[in-house]
Amino acid sequence: MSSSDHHLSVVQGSEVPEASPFSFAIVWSEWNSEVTGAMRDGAMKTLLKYGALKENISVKAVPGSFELTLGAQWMLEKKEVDAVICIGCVIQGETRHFDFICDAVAKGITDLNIEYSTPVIFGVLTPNDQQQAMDRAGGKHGNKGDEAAITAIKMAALYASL
Ligand code: DLZ
Repeated sequence: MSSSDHHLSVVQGSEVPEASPFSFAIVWSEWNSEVTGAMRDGAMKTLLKYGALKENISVKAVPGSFELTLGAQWMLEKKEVDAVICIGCVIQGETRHFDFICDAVAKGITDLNIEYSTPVIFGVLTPNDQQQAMDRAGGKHGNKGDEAAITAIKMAALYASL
């Protein structure tokens, strides 16, 4: 398999722990919702597939990827969650907006992981164009929402095992 076809949802499915003991939050950005909605649905389906209970999954929308950090922080403050999955898509444009948003959300999510000692998963696509985004939201490169959910389960289980 070429590295461009290599995605977690295919290669690591057999090693995913049982998700039923854990609570999750999904925070998704409505910007480019054709892509992010598919990723959100993929994440939800994957959590349920590995045994998470529907009542233990909170799903909230934020307007854009820039708002993912604060949305995730509010989830950590107001809900008892073992992991938060952040989902967004920032398409490379002709302006520097792309860099500002990507830098801010990557730094914001990294900081939340450390500050709250809870996994906050970076499910943010940064494609060059819409086609690349669609390819990774249920298209030929799988669904990065599935992969974010698998990462969330693995991190929650890792912490519980310590
Ligand atoms: C403004 C903006 C732009 C230009 N592009 C994107 C994008 O590609 N993906 C995304 O998730 N959000 C984008 N936004 C919106 C910002 O994330 C944010 O919602 C606004 O700047 C308001 O804070």
